[in-house]
Amino acid sequence: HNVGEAVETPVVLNGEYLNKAKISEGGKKLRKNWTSTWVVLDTDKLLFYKDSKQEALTNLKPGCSPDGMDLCGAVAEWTTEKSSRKNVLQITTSSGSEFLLQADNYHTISKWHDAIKRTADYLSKG
Ligand code: I3P
Repeated sequence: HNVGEAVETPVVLNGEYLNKAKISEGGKKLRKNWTSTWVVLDTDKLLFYKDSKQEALTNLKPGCSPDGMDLCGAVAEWTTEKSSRKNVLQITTSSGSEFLLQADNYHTISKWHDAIKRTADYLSKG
């Protein structure tokens, strides 16, 4: 792509179903429970919904904020150690919570990996 453009600007990704498991919170290990989740990448955070309908309903209700994670200070990296599944992306938040995102289709999860990494790097920079 064009190197003249601000290549590090965050990209937004529309909702897609990914498998998600939260494996620790505030440094404390949790029991792994994979669930299919409708994931949306906003400019500065990752949002989690049950499905696309829930996304639409949440956006209609004032004062109703979706479940999600702030990507400022977060680290996103591939892991082969935290799961027996293939294509597993680990996201560690600044507060020490760890999430795994996975899809059987490499192209799909790779797109999320690149975009999440780009946003986290952009937000964490200076
Ligand atoms: C877990 C379940 C998960 C598995 C996890 C198991 O067992 O089988 O699918 O993670 O492995 O502990 P349970 O349902 O009894 O909680 P993966 O699918 O990601 O391998 P783990 O303990 O090695 O994380």
